[in-house]
Amino acid sequence: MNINVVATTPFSDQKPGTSGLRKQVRVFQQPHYLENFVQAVFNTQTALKGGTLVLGGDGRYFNREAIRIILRMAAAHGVAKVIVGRGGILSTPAVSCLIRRYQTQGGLILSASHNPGGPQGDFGIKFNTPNGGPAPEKVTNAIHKATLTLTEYRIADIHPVNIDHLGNSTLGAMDIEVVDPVQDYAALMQTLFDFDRIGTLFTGTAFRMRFDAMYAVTGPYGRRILVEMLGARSDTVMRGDPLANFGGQHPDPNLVYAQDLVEAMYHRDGPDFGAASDGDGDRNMILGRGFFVTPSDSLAILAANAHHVPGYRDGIAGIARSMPTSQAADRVAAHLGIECFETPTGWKFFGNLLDAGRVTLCGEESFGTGSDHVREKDGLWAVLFWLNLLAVRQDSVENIVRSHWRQFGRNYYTRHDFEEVDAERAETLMRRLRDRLSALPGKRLGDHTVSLADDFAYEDPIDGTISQGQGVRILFEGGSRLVFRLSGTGTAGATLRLYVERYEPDPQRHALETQSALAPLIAIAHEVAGIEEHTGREAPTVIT
Ligand code: VG1
Ligand code: CO
Repeated sequence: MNINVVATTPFSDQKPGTSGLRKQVRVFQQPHYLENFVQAVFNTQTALKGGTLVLGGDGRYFNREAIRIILRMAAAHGVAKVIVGRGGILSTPAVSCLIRRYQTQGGLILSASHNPGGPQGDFGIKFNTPNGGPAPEKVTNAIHKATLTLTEYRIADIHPVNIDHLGNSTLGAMDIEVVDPVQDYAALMQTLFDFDRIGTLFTGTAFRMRFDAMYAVTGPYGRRILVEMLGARSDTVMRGDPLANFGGQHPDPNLVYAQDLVEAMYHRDGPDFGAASDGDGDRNMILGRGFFVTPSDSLAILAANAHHVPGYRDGIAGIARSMPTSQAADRVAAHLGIECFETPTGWKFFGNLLDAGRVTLCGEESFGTGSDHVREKDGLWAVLFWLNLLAVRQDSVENIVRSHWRQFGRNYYTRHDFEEVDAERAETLMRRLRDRLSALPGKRLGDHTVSLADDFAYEDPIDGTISQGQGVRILFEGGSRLVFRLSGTGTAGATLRLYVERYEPDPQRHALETQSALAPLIAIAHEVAGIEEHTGREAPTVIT
């Protein structure tokens, strides 16, 4: 096998964000751009030499080209074996599952998750470590550092194999195994959930479900598991074929981008249960008939009901949530007498807690929920968890949520995104806000008194790593909160995220419309941060 050593110069912008390196497709299409980053991974992750790598993506535009390049580079680097999803397809949780199951030295996930795809859209690459989880900051920092001094990369001068057929082949001295993207993942789901009982719900009752795969990676997973294994009607999965441009839409499961699903669910004769997942299959949106479950509530409800599900029958060790996620889960943890952790945004911060057995369930307000079964958030897992609950409790989604609120109180919650604002102006907004923080405690804003205001910092309880500047939070007496941070996954300008939460213990006040229940706090947020002044925007681009 001939290996080409290609001279290259560093790119200055290959710093991974909240979840991997994410850029517009045209950035990745620059000569050497992908190759440089991959070489930096190989240079820093030395166990991959002679080891096994899992490789797959969400099927978006540039997925196949990237896989071909990475296979040739892996062969040049002396990787012993690559496990590839057929057609280059693997969801993010499926990659995590394969890394763990076959104890590989890591994996590369090709996805920009919920960002749009296609030639004008985004692409991304993410390295996952041998525990199956997204590389923690010390690893991504090392990779980034390596990208800054690269002078060459190595690539085998060889035609890669056909990845559309299952089975084993070789590329030079490297073994390639093309695997069914769904099989091992589905088998793992069977160990966690009561498939017989869920099957009876689908086949023995009038229960109907709709799952929106958003033309992204979960189509094949949804069809196999929900329809073929659990017996749901064949029209259960909508938009089930992965398309390179996701049908021209955002593969982002929320009330805005999953509009057809939402319309179906709010129809009088609509399905009983609705769900959607994102580009790479790690997010979930949960809906009942005419009812939306906020992701923060979903985490709390899964935790409170975990004992109904076989995989968690013996109880959960603890719960972790990202800082902006509502505090609903904290109340459940307190009730169960288990630990609750508050981490920075991004799944990589849950890895150590999961590995140490300190937490079983984790969640983020951004439609991410998961457990210690893998080291990524997992969209279909959350859907199956809800199905298992519905099958056991024989009640509607709405009733389950309302009874949860009656027991624990309701955390009204919303996130307002101001997308593609000028990056410098967004930085200025955050800087001014930080400058004001020390003056805020004790101050009255509207009807609320500030109890704490800071820029969130986190010390990892397992390895002591400190992460600073993780978002400005303003806490009020009584449990209400405002959080401001800039997105780390966007590729154009900056996205300001405003998170708003208010706790309401009184069941008589649990039926308010969310935006109006939070209107006074939203007004305070605009005022205190000068959102309109700095962004030029009166209203958010997306509300979730
Ligand atoms: C967003 C979400 C965050 C999530 C991340 C990756 O990050 O807010 O909670 O972990 O996306 O999700 P940011 O920095 O833009 O706020 V995914 O589904 O893109 O892997
Ligand atoms: Co995702």
